[in-house]
Amino acid sequence: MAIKLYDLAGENPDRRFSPYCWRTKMALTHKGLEFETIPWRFTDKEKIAFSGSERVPVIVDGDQVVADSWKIATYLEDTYRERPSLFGGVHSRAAALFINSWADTVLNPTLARLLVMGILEHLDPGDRDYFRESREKRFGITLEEFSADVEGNTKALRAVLEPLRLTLASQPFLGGDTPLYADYIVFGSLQWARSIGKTRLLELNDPVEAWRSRLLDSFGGFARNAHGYW
Ligand SMILES: N[C@@H](CCC(=O)N[C@@H](CS)C(=O)NCC(=O)O)C(=O)O
Repeated sequence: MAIKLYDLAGENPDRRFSPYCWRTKMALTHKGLEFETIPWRFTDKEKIAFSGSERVPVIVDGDQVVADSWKIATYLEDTYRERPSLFGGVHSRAAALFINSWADTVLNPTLARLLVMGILEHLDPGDRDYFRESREKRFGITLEEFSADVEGNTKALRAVLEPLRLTLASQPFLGGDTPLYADYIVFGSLQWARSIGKTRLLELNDPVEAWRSRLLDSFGGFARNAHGYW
């Protein structure tokens, strides 16, 4: 039976923009597991209440329910051991947790400033007030103030990506010759940007852009075929 994934969607149910759900979709695809996605909106809390989480991704795999993208990745790795590894071993799994924490605490907050207005624009109308109120409470300023300095925020993003850029100068993927979950963590953030942001955030000659393009094309263009702008 196919694994079910609750996946954040916009007004257009095909616009899937959660960076964390993208990590999970890439992980499921890497493992070659059959899955179906259920479009979920921020205010659909009761639909995932059974999981004990108020956030997506949530997966249902038979009688197993797992919430949180990192927990899902480790669950898939430990449950489907005979399938292609997401981490390539226990030591690289331990190091991937650092990348997960970096993406959550440095990369995503930097991107959020560039993306909040695009998110608002693409949200289901029923989610818009919730999104504005919850985020303005979290940031302590209006969304317009939070996102005002587009030039500065774009520069900050490119600077934050420098460790990735340096790494990709000597290897095609964070996983080495082939992509691993570490790649999907960071790629998920760029899928967030691609799915709701009309502005290209990376220069075409940036090695990060070349890496992103390789991942967009991976698995028969799975990610490139998703709704997005660039
Ligand atoms: N640490 C969690 C974060 C998940 C998360 O923040 N998901 C967002 C969507 S991108 C969400 O469901 N937010 C619900 C809300 O803000 O009410 C993970 O890695 O899965």
